[in-house]
Amino acid sequence: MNHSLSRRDWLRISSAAAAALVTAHTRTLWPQDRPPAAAAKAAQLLVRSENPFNAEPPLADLVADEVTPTERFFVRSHGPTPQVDAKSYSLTVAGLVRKPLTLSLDDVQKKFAAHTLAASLTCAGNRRVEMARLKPISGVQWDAGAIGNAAWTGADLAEILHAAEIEPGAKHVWFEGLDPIPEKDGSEAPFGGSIPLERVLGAKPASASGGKPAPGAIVAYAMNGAPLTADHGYPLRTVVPGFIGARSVKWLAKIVVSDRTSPNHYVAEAYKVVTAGTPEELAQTEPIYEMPLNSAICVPAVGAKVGAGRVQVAGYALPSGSPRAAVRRVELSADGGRTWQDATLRGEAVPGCWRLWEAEPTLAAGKHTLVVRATDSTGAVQPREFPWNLKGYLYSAWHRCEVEAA
Ligand SMILES: Nc1nc2c(c(=O)[nH]1)N[C@H]1C(S)=C(S)[C@@H](COP(=O)(O)O)O[C@H]1N2
Ligand SMILES: [Mo]
Repeated sequence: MNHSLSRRDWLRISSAAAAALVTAHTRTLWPQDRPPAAAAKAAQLLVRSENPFNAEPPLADLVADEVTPTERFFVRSHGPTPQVDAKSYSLTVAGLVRKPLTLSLDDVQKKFAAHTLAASLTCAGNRRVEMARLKPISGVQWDAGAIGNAAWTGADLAEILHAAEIEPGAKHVWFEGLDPIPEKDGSEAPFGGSIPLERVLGAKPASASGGKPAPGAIVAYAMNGAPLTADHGYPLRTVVPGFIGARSVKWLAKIVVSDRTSPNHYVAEAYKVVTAGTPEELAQTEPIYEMPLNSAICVPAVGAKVGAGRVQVAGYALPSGSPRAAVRRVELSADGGRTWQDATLRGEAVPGCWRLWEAEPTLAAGKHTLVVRATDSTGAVQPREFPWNLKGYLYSAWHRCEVEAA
């Protein structure tokens, strides 16, 4: 951080002016005018909805690489994709801070140290299609591919907040995007997130092999070594390792430090584990932050016919979002969960990051149910079952895959 920055450098604008900027300098992109790069990406993904654009990779492709290529990284957007003009773009930092900031993309890249961290991003609705078998759930019918693992480069959010000088009483950090999401009443509102300040300032996920603690959250401008694509939040997004994807806000335009959680719909109402969804139940339920321990079988596909004998099985496991949790063990059963064998783990045990795994059970001719379960370094074991909830969030029961060997 360059501390010689003078006050004059930080242009202050009101939120009304910021709203005007949004309108003047972004153009929303609907599927019919997707640029070639986005169209190429769509070609590699299973498109769950065109408008807004929601897509996930076929599961076999997903586990082909430990670092998910950007073209194969799922996209989850609630509204149209804004095309942001980086020249006129700015990020404001306001709320419980002594020095509100207005930062250009260049400021974020040059005035703060660059951190590159590996982090998996997982949609809270990942595996919803399985939970929906318990009882139907509306929303994007995600298979187990609403997850990806990328190298993200950006500024430590803690450094940005320190530059703004956090005031006493601050407890939460709100994020607001530039995407105008149509509301039921015909108006538009941006997507928003909120995370506890504690996650930004303290309890940082360190790599399991020791070394320097990683930031708890970054304001990222690059994904896998290239500027963010429009689908993934260009020019800036937050990345909060271990938290549900919804807290990693794309097209980030505003950060607000507060004594409470954000009133944005996606914090106050959506992204809560509820069963009835009454206003009372929603008011009493905390927003979801951390992902639970999870794993999935990606190869073979559910229902596949395989050759009898040794069968190649592969998938991923995700540690819980607790700052020190990393994947320690993955077990595979070829008999519906009666007996288990250890899978071979690839890569390192890193908090906030998935681990790919492989196993080679021997299958006699006939039908078999493959089942996977993971254990993380906190000792937590993935549960056999996971209860249904209204929005279909956090499904993390043992993943089952019926196959037929011949
Ligand atoms: N501004 C904005 N940020 C957003 C969203 C959105 O719709 N608008 N979707 C969120 C959700 S629910 C997820 S899972 C992740 C998905 O990130 P990706 O599209 O880069 O994979 O972005 C999050 N950030
Ligand atoms: Mo999500």
